[in-house]
Amino acid sequence: MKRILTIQDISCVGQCSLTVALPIISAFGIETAVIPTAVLSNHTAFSTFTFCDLTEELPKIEKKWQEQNITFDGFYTGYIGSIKQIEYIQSIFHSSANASAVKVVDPCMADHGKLYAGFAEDFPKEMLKLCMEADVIVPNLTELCFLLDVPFKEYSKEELEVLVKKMSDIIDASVVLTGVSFNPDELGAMTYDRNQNKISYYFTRRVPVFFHGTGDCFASAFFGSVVKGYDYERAAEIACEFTYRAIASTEAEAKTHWYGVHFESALNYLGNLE
Ligand code: PXL
Repeated sequence: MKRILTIQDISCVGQCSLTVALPIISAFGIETAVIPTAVLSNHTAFSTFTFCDLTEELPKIEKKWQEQNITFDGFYTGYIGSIKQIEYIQSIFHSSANASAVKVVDPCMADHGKLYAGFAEDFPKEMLKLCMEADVIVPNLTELCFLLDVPFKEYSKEELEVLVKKMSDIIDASVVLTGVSFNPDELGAMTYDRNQNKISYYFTRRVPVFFHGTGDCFASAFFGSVVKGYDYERAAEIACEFTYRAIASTEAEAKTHWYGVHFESALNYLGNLE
């Protein structure tokens, strides 16, 4: 069985980051190790939250793993608790990767044109350094715009393809852009597989409600699929289908369950992939 490491926060309530990544990646039959970057009472889209920074735990954990020769077949990073953690994560990538370990970086920091609460304006340029370590990144449009330092606005399909390829050139990695839509009834992802120099799209019906945490569901399902051996195009399709099912099963509770999606009801889809 493959063993991977995911590095992101624990939001105790909120259905995001580790509390979704751990069950989703496990559903693929992959051993999932974690490093929590911070512990929050709930994610930062709530009006108030606690934040316990775990930055200085990272090198201590790394040291113990080195002593015990613990290594991983893949890495997936999400919400990072401090700029210093980026340096520590780079070190963990280098000290604990098995040969051919895949690295997926979700530059989780922004949505709807704005950085999440608590991130300073210089955070995107630091996140770009972590993206440089990745084989593939999975930004939403806001994150792509911050990484490229271009305005957040509506872009045409042709313009988006130019931006995604530019991003890929800068970081020398593939790019899966989430939340892509050219038609009000559809929502999906654009995948630029750098190794094949190929762009592909996958769309599902757009559920006309916004929920938090869907990017984390997508990234977890995408990563699990890649570790299982699917190519990036197919992995993005699986992640779109999974995220759509999770959103659709939460649609009726949009008012009370705005903070996350019922991904649990979609897990059996991941266990029965062809
Ligand atoms: O789902 C992204 C995410 C992850 N972790 C924390 C967040 C958010 C989005 O707001 O606040 C702590």
